[in-house]
Amino acid sequence: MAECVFPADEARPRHDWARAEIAALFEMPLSDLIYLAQTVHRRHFKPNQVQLSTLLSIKTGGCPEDCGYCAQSAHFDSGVKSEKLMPLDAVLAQAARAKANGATRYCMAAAWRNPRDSDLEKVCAMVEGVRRLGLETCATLGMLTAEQSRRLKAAGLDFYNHNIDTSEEYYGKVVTTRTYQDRLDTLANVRNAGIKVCCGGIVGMGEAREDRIGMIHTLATLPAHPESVPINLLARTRGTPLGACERPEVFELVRTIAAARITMPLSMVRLSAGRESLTDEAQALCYLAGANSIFVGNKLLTTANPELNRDRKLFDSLKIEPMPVDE
Ligand code: SAM
Ligand code: DTB
Ligand code: SF4
Repeated sequence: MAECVFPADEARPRHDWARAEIAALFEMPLSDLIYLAQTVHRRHFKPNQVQLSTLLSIKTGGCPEDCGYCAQSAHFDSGVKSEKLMPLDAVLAQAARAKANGATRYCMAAAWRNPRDSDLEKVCAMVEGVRRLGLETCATLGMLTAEQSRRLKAAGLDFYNHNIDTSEEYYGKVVTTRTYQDRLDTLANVRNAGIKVCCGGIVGMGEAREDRIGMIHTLATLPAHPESVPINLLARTRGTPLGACERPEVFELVRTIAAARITMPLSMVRLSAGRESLTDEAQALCYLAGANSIFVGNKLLTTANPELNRDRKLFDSLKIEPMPVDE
């Protein structure tokens, strides 16, 4: 196993991580790993601030893709019904409520393989409206062409979420209706259009540690690191192929977060799906490992997220404060 060669005084992020270096991070004693992650985190961020985003499903269910983790795929019977794209005024009303609850970023998600141009225009109007409320905007709409990416940029979109989900080797076991390269192509289109990238993946899909290492390696060796790296713990949904996956040890989630923090020091690392199923102590370990962003609000897309009061209580106990928008 290669030794971890992370230089203690490295100020600039590296893009040349060897897979063996990332494997070495995963192998470290947990206490040493957290110490390293904290050291990196404190160099670039205020250590006790966490950024708050809110998620809205603007188009739910009936998706033609077959992502084995997802309740919204039309291929599986999860009980989630296919709905139409939400109207603009309803989206803006929800965004105003999220802002009142302390969110600074608003992420609009659609269960599409890719948006039709007519739908993209509707989403652009939502982006413009949410921006006028003073929120950062994020969208996740599936694959985008270069032209569609430029259109979203012109509408004022700040971030685009498009996850690689897992390692390239494991990807085909999770999704068959698109390839890893399709994901990377959309990420390049988004980046070239000047939109900030939100890209991460999922822990707990039956993957091996080697796949978690591979996922972090892909992210950390992109030409530019994603500005946001969501690390989701699989929200297991009955009826989906991965709905009965065994839970990995919570420490694997913590190690994945720490590896993301250390290898992508300037990125926001978001503890995304799965918080509802974590104890307060496990969440605290995730923050110690360098997670500095979460989704707030009691619903993600189709699954539950902690109630606001539970998050407020935990933040009070840990003395964590919400991050202002320009941090
Ligand atoms: N349809 C678009 C796409 O897949 O790119 C956007 C929405 S999709 C729900 C966004 C991401 O949410 C997925 O890429 C996946 O990483 C994550 N996700 C979906 N279902 C999940 C689940 N049950 N548990 C954890 N993460 C999940
Ligand atoms: C991401 O990485 N996590 C969010 C967001 N991007 C769109 C989605 C989580 C979805 C959790 C499952 C559900 O609620 O359906
Ligand atoms: Fe569709 Fe996205 Fe769910 Fe995959 S993750 S089935 S693309 S909504």
